[in-house]
Amino acid sequence: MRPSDEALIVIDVQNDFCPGGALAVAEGDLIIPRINALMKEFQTVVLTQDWHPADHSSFAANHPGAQAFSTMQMPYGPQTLWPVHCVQGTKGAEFHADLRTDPAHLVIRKGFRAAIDSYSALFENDRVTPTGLEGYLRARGISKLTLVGLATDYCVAFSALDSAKGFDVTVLQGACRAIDLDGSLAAQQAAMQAAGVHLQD
Ligand code: VGL
Ligand code: ZN
Repeated sequence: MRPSDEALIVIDVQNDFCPGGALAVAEGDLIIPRINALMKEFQTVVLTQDWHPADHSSFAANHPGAQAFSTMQMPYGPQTLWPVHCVQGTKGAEFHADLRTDPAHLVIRKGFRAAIDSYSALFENDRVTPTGLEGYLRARGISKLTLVGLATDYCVAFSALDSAKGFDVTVLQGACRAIDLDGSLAAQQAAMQAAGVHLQD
């Protein structure tokens, strides 16, 4: 068992990010058995859930003429436009049926405000609006995080980069899969390394 100052953070293992989903990440479902096994090692397990309203501003369909996977300037900075995914209350937003959810102590939803996306589990995409997860972890005396889930180069990387400012962070890349848009995986791996995130298999 890991010591009580460690937490496992499982990012967005939801149907829409798995094969057959609206924003499917290749092999997204293959990581689930390892994540289920990892949960047994940690005294604190947190799941994140991408949880968008249908009118979310990150959906290309909500910007007439805009293409999915293009970039749009938002008041808080550049934002990739995505296919409609993880809409609140839909099957696509549910956790994958094989993911064990009973061991989770906290499920934190993010991206539920139409005007702003939230890749990171700690801050929305303006990088200043907190989700509250940092306070939860601090209040429980947690200082070391292990991150797994989907997608390596978006929600996992943003979560790792934010949390590396105040936590000791390890990303288990073998328990993650990437979207890899225009070299985003290599770019985010470099950014995580520069931020002091431990990248392990
Ligand atoms: C994610 C794109 C849009 C992720 C979420 O979980 O990595 N990526 N929403
Ligand atoms: Zn999303």
